[in-house]
Amino acid sequence: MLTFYSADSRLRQARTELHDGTLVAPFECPERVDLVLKQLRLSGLGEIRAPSAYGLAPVLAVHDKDYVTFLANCWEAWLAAGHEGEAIPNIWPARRMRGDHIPHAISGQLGYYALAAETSISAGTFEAAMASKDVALGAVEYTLQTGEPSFGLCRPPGHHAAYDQFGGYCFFNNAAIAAQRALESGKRRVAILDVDFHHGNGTQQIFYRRDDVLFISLHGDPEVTFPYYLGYADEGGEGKGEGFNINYPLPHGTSVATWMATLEQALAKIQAAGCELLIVSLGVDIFENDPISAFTFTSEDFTNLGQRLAQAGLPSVFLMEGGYAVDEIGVNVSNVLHGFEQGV
Ligand code: OKS
Ligand code: ZN
Repeated sequence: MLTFYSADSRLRQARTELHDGTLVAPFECPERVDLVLKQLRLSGLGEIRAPSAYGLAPVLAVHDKDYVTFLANCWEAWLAAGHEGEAIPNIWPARRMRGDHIPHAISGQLGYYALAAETSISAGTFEAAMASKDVALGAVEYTLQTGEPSFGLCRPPGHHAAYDQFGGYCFFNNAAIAAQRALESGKRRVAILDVDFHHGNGTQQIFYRRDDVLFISLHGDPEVTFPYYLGYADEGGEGKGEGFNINYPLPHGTSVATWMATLEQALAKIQAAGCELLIVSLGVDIFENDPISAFTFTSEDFTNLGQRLAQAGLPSVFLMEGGYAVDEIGVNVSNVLHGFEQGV
């Protein structure tokens, strides 16, 4: 399988994450991609290719222009304001405040464009986010042209990024950008299957009123985990999007057997909807030893997941989302992709 990867993903070098009341070294660290790459090479998955630069047009097809400008300028504005440390939001347009007002000061803008406070912005964040969406676009272009599967080793991840909000380590919604590109190239309906431990609130939001992208997510129950305010089972889409958003919130500790049985339901929906391309938001934070998640996949279970996804018989693009057990992240990703190749 062909992998797309950009060395510019390393340009995101955030030092701080607000985690359980403490500023810690970010879980979403550059070593994650280094270790995945290493294992893909070791296991002989196939060629690793750098993507072209696709510019901002495909980003603006799913994100707000002012949001993109904010991201591009945030770090410089933070420095210009004389702040120390990294750009972290700490005030929001909360209920009963002016929800539609964008203040002049960068500290106010941060809250307007953020959906959470764990994700800091610093030098290179925007450049890495650009590289990450190029990786996704390179992968989807390749699969559109050849019908062959591909893996986009995106970093930073994307599925929490909404139309005009960053958070949960995400800035541009790589899967949404890739899906939109596939539609523009002529696919009539695309499935995004999000297997990351966390609900893909951004992807859901972007396509919530549309029937050309079927979004299906299996994830930890938002009653008890991030992102808390979206990802419930009763969120089924709106308007012509009704029926094209499907959430499977699952309890902490859910067995792999239950998870895989739920995947069967998801795949049946994808078949029934006549989707012409499958984009997998591949978070391997469903791993039993993930430090911030609570599902129970073993490394071997990831092989079975890949095999089962291959049986869907669709042109498939895998895009990296979460996964923070760095010692095992390479094997877990590699197992999904090799499993897919075995399962075809
Ligand atoms: C902060 C918890 C933040 C969780 C962010 C989720 C990142 C992720 N202590 N999304 O898929 O993996
Ligand atoms: Zn996750």
